[in-house]
Amino acid sequence: MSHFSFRQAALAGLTALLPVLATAGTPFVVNGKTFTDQKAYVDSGARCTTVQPSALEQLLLAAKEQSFAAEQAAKGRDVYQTAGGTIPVYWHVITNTSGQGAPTATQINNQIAVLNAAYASAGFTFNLVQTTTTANNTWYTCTGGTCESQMKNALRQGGPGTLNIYSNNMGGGLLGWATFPSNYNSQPKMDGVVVLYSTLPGGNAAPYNLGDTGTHEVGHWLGLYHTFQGGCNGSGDSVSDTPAEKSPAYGCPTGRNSCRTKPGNDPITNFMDYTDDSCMNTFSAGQNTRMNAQFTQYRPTP
Ligand SMILES: [Ca+2]
Ligand SMILES: [Ca+2]
Ligand SMILES: [Zn+2]
Repeated sequence: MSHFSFRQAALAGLTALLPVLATAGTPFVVNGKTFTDQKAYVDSGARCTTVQPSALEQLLLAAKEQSFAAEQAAKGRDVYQTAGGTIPVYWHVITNTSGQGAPTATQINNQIAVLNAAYASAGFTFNLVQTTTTANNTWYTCTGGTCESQMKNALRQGGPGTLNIYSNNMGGGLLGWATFPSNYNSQPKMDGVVVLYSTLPGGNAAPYNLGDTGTHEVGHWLGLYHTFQGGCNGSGDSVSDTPAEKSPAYGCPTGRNSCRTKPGNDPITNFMDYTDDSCMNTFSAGQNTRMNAQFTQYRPTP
């Protein structure tokens, strides 16, 4: 390489870095809580507080999934084919006792439309059956724990294949959390998705206000892990066609490649990463297959 092309390459590298440098150190505010910058926010874990399995738990779950698939195959059934179908949705609006925190009916319908667009390729359709509204100051700011058990025990509807979504004003800059299909059997009442109400389309949680917090959390509810699960090593997110990713991406980076020795750039447009709503727009074919297998195994009835 000549000195000239080296300088060009160095300049190109610097140019690629500039947007990152521009946002580094810029205070980042989510739902009234201020973080040093967007990276600090994403690193704090507030973006999604879904409890992820340990590497060992993930291995044990994978073994159970493989044996279920083998049992089904022996019966002439393929769990990896599209189960799809219509998922009934119960939406539980949680407001404070002054009535604050209620999304409009249009926002809820638009959120369901965002889900239907995102999950069309996986074969799932979401049908809003009922919206309830509950005023409870404790549940309104609930971030998990006793208030979560109380709220879900009081409100949850349906069986394993019924999606319960709770919207509230969880604090701490949290956007949402969900339970996995494999959690249903031991804790059926806890099953569901909780989202910050201002993440719904038209809410004020920019850059997370196009409804993709809902998309992301429903992805967990259908059995998907984060694209950065397990980092660069091992089975990662248990999906072979999502490139390995060392750590969550944020904003909407160009050409991010955090696992240099693994093929492909990071899947920053994937709904299961941590990028901005305007940046994430896809599930992979492998994720669609995994969701259907998980649904067949753990959520066979509504
Ligand atoms: Ca992967
Ligand atoms: Ca790579
Ligand atoms: Zn998540």
